Amino acid sequence: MNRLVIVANRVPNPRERGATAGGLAVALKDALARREAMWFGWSGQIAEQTATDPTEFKAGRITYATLDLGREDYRRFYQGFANGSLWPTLHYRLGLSQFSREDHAGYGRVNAAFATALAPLLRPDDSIWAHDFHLFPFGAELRRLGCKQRIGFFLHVPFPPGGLFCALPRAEELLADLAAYDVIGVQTEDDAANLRGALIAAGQAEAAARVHAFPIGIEAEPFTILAEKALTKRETERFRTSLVDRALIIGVDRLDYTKGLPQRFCGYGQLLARFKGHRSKVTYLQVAPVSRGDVAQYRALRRELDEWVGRINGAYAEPDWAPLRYMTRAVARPVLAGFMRMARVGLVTPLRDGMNLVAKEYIAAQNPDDPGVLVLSRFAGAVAQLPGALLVNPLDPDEIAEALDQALTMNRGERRSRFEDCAVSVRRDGAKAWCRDFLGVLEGANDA
Ligand code: GDG
Repeated sequence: MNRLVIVANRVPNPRERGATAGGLAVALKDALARREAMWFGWSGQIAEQTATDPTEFKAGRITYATLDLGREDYRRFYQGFANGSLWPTLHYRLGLSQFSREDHAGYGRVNAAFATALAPLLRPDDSIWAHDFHLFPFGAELRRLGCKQRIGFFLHVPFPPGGLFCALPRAEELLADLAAYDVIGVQTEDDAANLRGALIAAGQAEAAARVHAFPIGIEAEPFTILAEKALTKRETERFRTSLVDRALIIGVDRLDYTKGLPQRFCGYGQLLARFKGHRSKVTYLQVAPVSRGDVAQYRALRRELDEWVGRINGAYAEPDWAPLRYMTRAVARPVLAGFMRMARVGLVTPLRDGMNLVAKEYIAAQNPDDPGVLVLSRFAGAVAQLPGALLVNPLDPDEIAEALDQALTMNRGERRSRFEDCAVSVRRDGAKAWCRDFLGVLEGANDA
């Protein structure tokens, strides 16, 4: 079988397995186990200048080839154009999008540097799979260097309607660059329709025909086992004891303004204000590990959430009950799986999300005999696969409060039936299927 080359902004550290392994590494695990592979991308380290020669090392059949980013490139490419312009635009948040020509140039420069560093390492029959919004121009840069290999691209975040996307300066260039890819994957049919429309309007009708939806999933069974096993661990037991039989609501999100956390906290506050019977009978744990902490908007969000926590706990806490427990440190994956299993409600209310794997993990973690209820934003890509979830508009705190009340008072029969409606696709459409489907299209059904 030919080699698979994965290109992603962040390359996982093979020494960090399990608890801290990145989501993409987990999703690609099966594809990488079955064939010779290379991971190529940023090392996560910042140097004076962006490196030109990658550092290479092997772990089993996987070669890791990474580049350090120069300080200025990190600022322009990563913080600037990728996180400051593209991320908000792709999440429908034009008002938060900032543009500068220097950032845009840095984005192009790093994509060109990645392509220049990777090209000499490539074999003629490699399949190349580039991931996410950091790499729109990467395939075009490889083509400029004469690379003829099959190159696929997968966008993990949403793609908004063309008119919105094209408000971003230089958007047409990004669309023209995307046309260099043989397969352009997105999460949902809505994203695919938006991207096709934008490509056609930009005169890239041929590329539009290469856009397909491949909803990403998780491997449900190992996560279920992790959750079951976690219940016997000391850390989980201590947490359970601390709840004193109160119903648990759980939220797990990177601390990001797309995840709708202030609105969600407000919704929980509304639950306690309007549905008084839940006071002192429910505890909400929000795990929100800090991400992109060096970007101003993320620091502002953190301050806003600190205020919400103070407001809610200040208004409703009792000497032996804190209604909202909030932590900005990451929790180890096995422990998190156990917390999800214990939770009567999984609260997942992003304002926009490409997919949202937490929603699927929450379902996988449940005990099928006595499952909890998923309260899910109608703007998460995962909606199509989770028909048993209680859907909410994440901008309406009252709707969140009403859904929480409904979930907390739902009888076991309805909980089981809603859970089964969600579990079917979570079990069937896992990470393996996602890789197989994407690579099947990229490589032609016969080689997949
Ligand atoms: C992007 C897209 C798309 C979170 N906190 C902890 C922790 N996590 C894990 C979750 C989950 C992952 O991180 C987050 O994945 P999501 O899909 O929810 O969201 P993004 O990070 O925004 O991911 C998204 C995804 O790419 C895949 O294509 O679904 O739409 O935005 O696995 O469990 N894991 C641990 N401790 C934590 O504290 N161990």
